[in-house]
Amino acid sequence: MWDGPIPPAEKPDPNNHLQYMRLALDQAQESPPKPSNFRVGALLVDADTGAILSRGYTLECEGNTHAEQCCLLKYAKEHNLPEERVGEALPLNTVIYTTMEPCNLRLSGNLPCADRIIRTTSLTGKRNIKKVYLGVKEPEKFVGENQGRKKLEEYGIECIHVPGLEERILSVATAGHEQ
Ligand code: HJL
Ligand code: ZN
Repeated sequence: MWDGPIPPAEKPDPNNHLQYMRLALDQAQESPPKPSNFRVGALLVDADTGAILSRGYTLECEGNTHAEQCCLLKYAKEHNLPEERVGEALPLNTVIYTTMEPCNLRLSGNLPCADRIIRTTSLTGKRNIKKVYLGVKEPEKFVGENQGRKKLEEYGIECIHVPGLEERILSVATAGHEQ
């Protein structure tokens, strides 16, 4: 029987971006396959402490909801705020991990995630969503070339590609699509 010291639980390390992207991918795998969108997973993280503030995946929340949207909605709900005011409760150095670049256009006509992220951080004037880490660009399947990254960067939110999981992310994202 092993009677040595108990190994320490994996500590959150705000610089280990691949570790967070793996956790976002775990979220994506919870999403129900559907031919009309991608299965995406996302996290909100306090970049100062490494604490995970919220997790979300496509179609997790009621209605036709995206992963990033669910993260914001769930954190807002925990703090008794409507989604658009979630910035009031977020730490000053919040970052988002998402397996796929935030959307800038939705076939359903719902508010795209890039706009939700900008709204979140602009309404308080604190600009507390500092960075978006993304696993892959959005494939050109539903809306042509996605301009989400461009829009966020024009607003001053840095977008950083975390390499290493692209193949897995895309296979999870497109499960349920016609071949
Ligand atoms: C991201 C998601 C998700 C997408 N992208 N970043 N997170 N589902 O959770 C982008 C894709 C849209 C389609 C269909 N997917 O989802 O472009 O029905 O899913 O509004 O444009 O639009 P709706
Ligand atoms: Zn979206």
